[in-house]
Amino acid sequence: MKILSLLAALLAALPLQARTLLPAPASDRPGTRGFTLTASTPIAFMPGLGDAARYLSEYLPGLPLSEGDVDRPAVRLRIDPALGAEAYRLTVDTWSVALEGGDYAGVINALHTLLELLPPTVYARGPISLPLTLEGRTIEDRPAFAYRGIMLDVARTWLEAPRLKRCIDLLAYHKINKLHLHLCDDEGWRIEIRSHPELTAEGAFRGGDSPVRAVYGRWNERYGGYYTQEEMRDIVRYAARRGVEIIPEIDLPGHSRTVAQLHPEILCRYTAPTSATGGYDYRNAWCVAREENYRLLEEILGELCDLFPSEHFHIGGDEVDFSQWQRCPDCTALMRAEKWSDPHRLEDRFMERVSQILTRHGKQPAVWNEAIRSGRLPLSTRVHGWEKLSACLDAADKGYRTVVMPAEFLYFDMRQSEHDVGHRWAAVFDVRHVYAFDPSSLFTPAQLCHVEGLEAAFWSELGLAHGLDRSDDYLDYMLFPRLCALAENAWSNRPRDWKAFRERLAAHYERLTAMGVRFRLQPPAVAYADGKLSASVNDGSRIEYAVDGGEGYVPYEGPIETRTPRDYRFRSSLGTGRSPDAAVPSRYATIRPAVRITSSIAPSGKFPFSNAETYRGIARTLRTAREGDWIIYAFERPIACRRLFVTTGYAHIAQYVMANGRAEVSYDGVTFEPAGELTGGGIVIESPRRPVRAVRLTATGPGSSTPFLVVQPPVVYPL
Ligand code: TNX
Repeated sequence: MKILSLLAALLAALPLQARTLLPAPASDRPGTRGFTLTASTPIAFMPGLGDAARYLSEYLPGLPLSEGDVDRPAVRLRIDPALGAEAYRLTVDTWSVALEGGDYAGVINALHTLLELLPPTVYARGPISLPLTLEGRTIEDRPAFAYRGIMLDVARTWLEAPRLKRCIDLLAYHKINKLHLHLCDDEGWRIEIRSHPELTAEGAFRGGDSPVRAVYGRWNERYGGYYTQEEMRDIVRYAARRGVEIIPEIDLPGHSRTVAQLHPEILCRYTAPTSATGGYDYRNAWCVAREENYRLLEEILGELCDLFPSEHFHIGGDEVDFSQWQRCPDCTALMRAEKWSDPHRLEDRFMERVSQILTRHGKQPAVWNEAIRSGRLPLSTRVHGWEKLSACLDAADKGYRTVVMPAEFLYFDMRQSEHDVGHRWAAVFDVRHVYAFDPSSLFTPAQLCHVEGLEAAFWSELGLAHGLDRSDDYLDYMLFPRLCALAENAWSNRPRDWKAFRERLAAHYERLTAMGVRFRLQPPAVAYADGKLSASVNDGSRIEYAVDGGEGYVPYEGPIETRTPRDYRFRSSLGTGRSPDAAVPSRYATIRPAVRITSSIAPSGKFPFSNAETYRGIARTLRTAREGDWIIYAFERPIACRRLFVTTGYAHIAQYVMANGRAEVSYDGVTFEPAGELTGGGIVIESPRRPVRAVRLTATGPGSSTPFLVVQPPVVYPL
């Protein structure tokens, strides 16, 4: 007890920054005297640490660099192999700020801890005011997991090189050491291949006249971009200097529609029936039996193996539609010859062949968890378990080196609350849920031996809808602060203590602000009682509110007296962070008035319009829209409402939509008046001036180059 209270007293004596290190260090002991950093303090570095020293001086501009030791107080960078991989000791006393790492990465980890001990403005890379005294202390620290990663999908929405570098900075600050780059998918190819310039000349762009179909937004406009090899070499070096390894992914054999549109010969040899799909060909997997495919892959992967120094190369393996192989004369012949009955054996064969290519280039393959279903790939294969926690447990049980990234905890493309943007198929979760994810309690010790670490994923098919091609707002909002919890779990992996973590996080917001990160805050809690509406937060953020759909937010100064049914929305902000809107629950309530849906396009048999009419699910048409096609939602009785949302496509994802169209509203069920253009396949009609009888959507151009339309039930918000 005595020791505990002594510890608490010591901890309280530490300056604020020290108590807010994130991720938390393994040990942090106060020393006696501190170090005064002045404009002439040298940064003395041992041979091999020049890059680290120059990197540090980006944050401490003007301090003289000196190779070798100096005989006066200095910031000292040194490698001490006894510390071990990535581990470090950071000592502050009167003589030194000593950054000692077990290796280069260890020194970089120490350096990122040092940045946290400096005023937060250091992250803005502005001048910092010197002299400055750092408290005496010794931090000894090492990572719980060797693999601490983020996967970025630059295929669906591309991030140009400077923006990727900004991401690398943010990962490095949080001691995240792996950046898994998803470089191609059905909707784009993002890396130059010199022997196959068509892959980027055509494959890096979609929409407009590109052979690559526009699936997610921007149907008429050409959209895209790619990294040249020179740019990528520079990005790889940039990341390496910051202790971040880039692991490339070429997603095979499925998710390959982009290559297939440029090289249809890679597909299985049969004529796909496209009459029922509006001309759309579902095939997107490489044929396993076609020998030339492996030559093409050798050309592509060979160049990339040279480009990326990582020992690992991710070759995909997720979501392969085996029905293509089962209809292919060559694949079925191969199955017969090998006496296979399970088509998964074809995926095994394909992955083995690609692994051989990698081995010849000195690389180890990494795959998505589906690829090891039969467990035939060698145990040296690294497996990224994504589908569910059970997929991660399965990979570890089979003895694979496992990167744990279950979608229900670590897919940061999932929305953070029901009233936020993002997918919801795996789960709806915020930072607290990520922080609670504790592999030590979910894996047995035997399984844990096979866990290399944790990775979060940011898939970007929703990106265009949220302006990701133009700004980092959506990326920041989805990643932060969830990424902080991932960093904490992967580096520190201490027994979870949400309250303590939340406090450190609140302090960390100041750093995120200096970094310019537009992070997400928890929305205010809103309550209505005794005619008073009140809102509260617990993170020190400022609350503001807007009334009746207006965009003008005003500061909230205390409970609002209101007895009239007005629509109040609250949100909070702190530094560069902001919360989503919050309101009393009635704001989100919807009603389900009787409705009839008809269309100029026939409904699908499996997903009839009655699914949407009963509000039980989605309906589908048999083909996509052509100019002039229409859908009418006719209500049985006129519906008085505050807002009406009518949309095609899946909720929050611009797919299977009436890509070009306009909406009209009818108050008498006979005459229609214009209500606006569709955006993302739908329209929100705010405050209709009279009870609504019907809404009509009319296509003004082609559909979204997906084979059918999804028809959603109308969403009606009562007055
Ligand atoms: C599943 S994760 C996918 C991605 C999507 C993601 C959306 C994985 C290996 N495949 O293609 O972008 O879900 O959450």
